[in-house]
Amino acid sequence: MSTTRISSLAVMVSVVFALTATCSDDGGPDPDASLTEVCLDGVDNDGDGLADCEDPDCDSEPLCLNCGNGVAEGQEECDGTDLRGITDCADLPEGGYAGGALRCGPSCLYNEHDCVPEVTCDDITLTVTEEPEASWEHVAGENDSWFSVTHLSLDDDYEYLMYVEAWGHASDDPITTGVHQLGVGADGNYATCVYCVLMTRCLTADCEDYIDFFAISGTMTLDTIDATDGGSFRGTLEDLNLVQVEVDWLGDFTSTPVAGGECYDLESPYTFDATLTAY
Ligand SMILES: [Ca+2]
Ligand SMILES: [Ca+2]
Ligand SMILES: [Ca+2]
Repeated sequence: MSTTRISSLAVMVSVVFALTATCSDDGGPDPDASLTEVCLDGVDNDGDGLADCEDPDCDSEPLCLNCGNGVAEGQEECDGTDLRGITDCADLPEGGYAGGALRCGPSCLYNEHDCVPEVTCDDITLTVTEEPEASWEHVAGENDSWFSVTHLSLDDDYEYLMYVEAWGHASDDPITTGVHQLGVGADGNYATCVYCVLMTRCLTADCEDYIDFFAISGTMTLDTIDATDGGSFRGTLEDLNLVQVEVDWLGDFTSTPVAGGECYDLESPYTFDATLTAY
């Protein structure tokens, strides 16, 4: 009786030993028998060092049949370095990413870990509550003119203020009527822009604390530029994307986008028709 028991125990011990030895043969981590590999989640769930289609546990998963041969085919989004021609997350058909490097996961599905999400901006509508102030200046001798429409209150509380500005040189680089693409070239920074749109959001009632926004895309269409005292400065702003910036107000007026800052989309076109006052 006792001999039988001892024999059974010895067999069990040897079986367990054999199992342990087998699982350690590849030198990889020992799997936890209580865990099961989930085949399409990009994770090594059972701890054997093999994730998804790399793990023999997933051999019966249809998506794994040809996964690992380096050729994206069938239902596979990718396979190894074959990303079906898409290397930039911004080019993914479902959208939602501004950029970042696309990779292939162990189940031949795209790994979007390094993708940079597109920033979604709050929509804002210009509701102007008073006539805009506008000013114009011609600096004698320097042939330098600027036109500025300021203090367009966007709400009753004066929380938002809009500044539409055009800077130019009267002689060799005049400000012109027509459609001007904002945020491109010199217009990409407040320090150098000819056609510029700035917005300020006041954080306190007296606007001593505020944050600035700069239009990095959209258009300013100028219809009339009558550079005289009492003349008209008229135009339309469309499709503006305004991003939060730090402006070097005490230096060279460089505008630097704030990482993770706020942003706004101007929802509907806004036409301004301001009477110029010589500054
Ligand atoms: Ca898995
Ligand atoms: Ca595994
Ligand atoms: Ca394949």
